[in-house]
Amino acid sequence: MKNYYQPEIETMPQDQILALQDERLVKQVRYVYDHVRFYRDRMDEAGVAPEDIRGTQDLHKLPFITKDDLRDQYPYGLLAVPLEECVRIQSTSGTTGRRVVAFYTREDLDIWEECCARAIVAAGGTKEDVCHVCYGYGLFTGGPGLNGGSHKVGCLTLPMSSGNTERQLQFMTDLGSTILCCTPSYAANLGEAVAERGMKDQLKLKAGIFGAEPWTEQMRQSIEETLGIKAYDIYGLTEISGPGVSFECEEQAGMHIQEDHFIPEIIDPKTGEVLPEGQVGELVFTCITKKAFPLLRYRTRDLCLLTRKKCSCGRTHVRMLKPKGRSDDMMIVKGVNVWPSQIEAVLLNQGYQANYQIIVDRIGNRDSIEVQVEMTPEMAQDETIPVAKREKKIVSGLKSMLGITVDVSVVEPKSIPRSEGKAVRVIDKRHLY
Ligand code: DLL
Repeated sequence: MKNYYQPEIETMPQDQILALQDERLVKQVRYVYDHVRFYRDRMDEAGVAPEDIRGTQDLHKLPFITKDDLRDQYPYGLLAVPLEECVRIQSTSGTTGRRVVAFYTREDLDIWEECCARAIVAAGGTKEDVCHVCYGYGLFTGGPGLNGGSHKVGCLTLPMSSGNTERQLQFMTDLGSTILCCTPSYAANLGEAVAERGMKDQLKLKAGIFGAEPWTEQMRQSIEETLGIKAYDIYGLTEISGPGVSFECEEQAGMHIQEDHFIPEIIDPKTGEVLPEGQVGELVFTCITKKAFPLLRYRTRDLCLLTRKKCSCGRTHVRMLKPKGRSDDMMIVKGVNVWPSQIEAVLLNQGYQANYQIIVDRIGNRDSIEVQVEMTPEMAQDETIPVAKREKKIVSGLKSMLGITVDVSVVEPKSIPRSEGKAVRVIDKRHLY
C-alpha cells in the first residue's frame, strides 16, 4: 500500500515547490483558458492572455473569481471537461443563496482523497487505525472526503455520518475507534456525552481531525481533555475540493496547505491587493491540478495569515493559521467589527463550553447584541456564585475584547440546541427585514 506521508512532496525545499507551482500554473491557465468560456471571456476582458502567465509572479494579473460567479454559472458554466468524464458532484449547503455544485473527474477524486489521506497520516493515522467518520455524508464534502482518505491510508473506516450520539458512542466503544473525524462542535457534544456517562476510560480514541467551522484554542483544549485525544485542525471548502486543502501536523501550529495542488494568496478584501506574508487578509486559492472544476484565484472570504516559518515536523508547505473568521461573517454591531470567534474566546476563557448563541437585532436605528451561554453542569451546581455575577463578568470581558456593551444571559445546561454538523452560532435578525 502506498505511504500517504509523502516526504518527497511534503518536505520538498520551498524553492522546488515554487518551481513546481510555476510549471503547473502555466499549464493550468492555458488549460482553463482553452476549456472554459467563462474564463476566456474574463481574461480577455482583463486584457490577460495565457502566455502572460509565466509563473506565480504573474498570478496577480488574473482576475478573481467569487462565489457569486459560481452561482451565476450554476450548474455547468465552469465545467472544463465533458460531463461524461465527471464521476461525482458535491455541493455547498446553500444557506445564503443558490447552491454551488462542484464536479470531479476520477483523477480529481483521487487527488482530493490523497490530500485527506495525508491529513490522517499527519494526525498519526496508519492502517492499524479505526477511523470513525461522523462528518455528514451526502452532498457535504466532510464525510466523503475523510472516508476516501481513510480508505487510502488503509484504516478500518466507520462511515457513521452525523447525529445519533448513542449509536456513535456504542460503535466507538464496541469497535475501538481510534481516530474521530467530525466538526469541532460535534466533538464537543460527544465529549459532553462521554463525560455524562463517565465512559472516557472505555474509549480507545487517540486523535481527532476536526474542521469545517472556526474553533478556538480553548475549544481544542477542552475537547482534548474530555475525549483524551490530540485534536488536529483540518480546513477546506467545497469549491476547491473539500477537506484536506490544508491540515495540521503534530505541532498543531497552523495548517500546511497542500502546495503541490493549491496556490494560496492573501489579499486585502477591500482593494484586492496582494498582502505580504504575515499579514491578515482574505485567503485566495488557485487550483493547479484540478481537471473538472478548476478555479483560478478563488476568493474564499476566509480571513487568515500565512507563514513560511520552518515547522519542526519537517513539512515545508506553507502554513495558514486558524481562520480568524470570514470577511462576510464579520458583523458590524453598533458600528464595531465583531467576529463570533472573539466572543467565543472570552466565554471559553471564563470556563464555559462552546454552547452559546449570539443574537443580533435592530430596534429602530439601534443595534442590540445578546449572547446566551450555557453554564457547565458544575457551574449550575455551584450556588456560591449567583448567575447575575457570572453575567456581569462576561459583560466586562466582552467589553474589553470588543469595546461595546453586550447583553449576556447565562442559561441552564442543555438549553441551547446542539448541532450535529456545523454549529449555528449567530442569529442575525437584521437580515430578516
Ligand atoms: O466545510 C469542507 C470541510 C469538511 C473542511 C470537513 C474540513 C472538514 P464547505 O461546507 O464548503 O466545506 O465550507 C467551507 O468552512 O470557507 C471556512 O469558512 C469554513 N471552514 C472549513 N474548515 C475550517 C476550519 C467544508 N478548519 C468553509 N476552520 C470555509 C475554520 C473552516 N473554518
